[in-house]
Amino acid sequence: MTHVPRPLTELTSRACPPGIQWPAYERAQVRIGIAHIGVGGFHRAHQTRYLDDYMASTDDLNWGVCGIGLMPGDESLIRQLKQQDGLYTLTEKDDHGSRSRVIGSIKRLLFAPDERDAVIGQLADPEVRIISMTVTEGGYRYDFEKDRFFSDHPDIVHDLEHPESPRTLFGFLWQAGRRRARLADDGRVTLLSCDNVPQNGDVLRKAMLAFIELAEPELKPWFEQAVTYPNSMVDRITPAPSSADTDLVRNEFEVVDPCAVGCETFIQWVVEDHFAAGRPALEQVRVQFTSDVSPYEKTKLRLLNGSHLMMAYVGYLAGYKRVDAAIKDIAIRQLVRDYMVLDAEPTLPTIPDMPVKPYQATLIERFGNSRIGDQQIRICSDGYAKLKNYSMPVVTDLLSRQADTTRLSFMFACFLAYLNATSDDGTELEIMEFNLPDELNRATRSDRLSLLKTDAFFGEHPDPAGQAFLKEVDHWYRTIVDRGAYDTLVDCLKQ
Ligand code: CS2
Repeated sequence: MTHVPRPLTELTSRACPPGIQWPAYERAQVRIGIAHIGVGGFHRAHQTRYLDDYMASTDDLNWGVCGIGLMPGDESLIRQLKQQDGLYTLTEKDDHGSRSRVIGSIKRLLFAPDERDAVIGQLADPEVRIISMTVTEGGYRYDFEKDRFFSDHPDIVHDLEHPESPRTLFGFLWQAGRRRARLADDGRVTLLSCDNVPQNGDVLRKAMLAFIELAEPELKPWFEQAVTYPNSMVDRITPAPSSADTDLVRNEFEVVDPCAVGCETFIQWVVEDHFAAGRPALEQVRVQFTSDVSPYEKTKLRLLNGSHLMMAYVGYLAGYKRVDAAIKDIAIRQLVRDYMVLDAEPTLPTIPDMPVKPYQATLIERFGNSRIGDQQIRICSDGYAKLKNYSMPVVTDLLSRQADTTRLSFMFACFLAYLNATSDDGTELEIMEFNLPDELNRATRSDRLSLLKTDAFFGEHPDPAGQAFLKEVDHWYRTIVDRGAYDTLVDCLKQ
């Protein structure tokens, strides 16, 4: 007998296929306590998953989420999620198998470009005590190199001139802040960044205060005193949602869910315990609260994200489209191991509850997860920003100790070669680079090195250590162009 796949909207706690876990709490009783901006795959694999567990294991149903899409491109996702009443399937996979569940934490959805007033009303609602976000590094409109806010960005200029029709995070928070400041108990609220950006809370605070200074300086004290901006470290490998996720639930459970998300089984969230108006007791579902996130963040960014970059460019040039295939290549695995142990590890603090050796071993296993099918292009994308955040601090550290930088200079050269969009065997490669500085966007093959002579890296006039590093990069780059990245890797490993 053939079955006709059912839309997710037809499922209920009683009519849910065996094998899919249904939210184990009374969804009708859930109240919105968190407004979250940016409802992409990562948010739906991470924060809402913790909240779903939390609501299932406690009686506290006060922390449901209103998901807000800010970008024009979010329209169809928000529409589909609305049609499903905020429900979607999450499939967590490792090499032993996979487990699917329906996540029920999202209670309401709003598409900001069409529902501005509703968004402002929701952000200003006194029951909302946390406003969280995953807006990517670009969303903060912050020039990290010059440590200043992009006040001349067209969207910021628009929001300053048209307070009634905001486009950016800051424009919306401004309008919500004006209303909250008039509430009883000062409308206190926590602004919680969940982006993979170093010191994400500090960046958010600086950007918010810089914006409000321009928009309405009288409101600045409220943003300083009634609002907190905890730093947080987030971790879960979540490939961009794709047809593989929708096919999986359709094939295994005969359920049609265009909003399905797939991810690994590992999950971690370390948050500074600095909340202005209370928080869910997420320690009950293994969220780690601490007074200082930075050691965790440093360890995660340098080991996980740094290793990802270490393997991504060389692997992509060598023809590997998937991360699990790349890490199973002996030479690439050796490169990643050497990077973790010889380069990154000596630069890391000791954290009793995140010991470095087991963490490294887990990472190799996580990268090898063949069921999530993580794409190399996802890791390669936006490399300019990622190298600056995850790899450059290691380089700086190594140079200051006059340590070996062979692997790092090789990796930077692979990044520059990747920008040429041709693999070792001459096939054309897709490139996804959004944040190259404008003037360098068209840098040609022969002046690629100029990309590293910018404020994000070594500046126009590198110091002698920087010059020596760039010389190494140049050497590797030429060799890669000449002989291919993979053959060059073999040389690099011998050094
Ligand atoms: C990846 C991250 O995009 C990247 O370069 O390294 O998205 C990584 O998967 C996450 O940080 C894991 O928490």
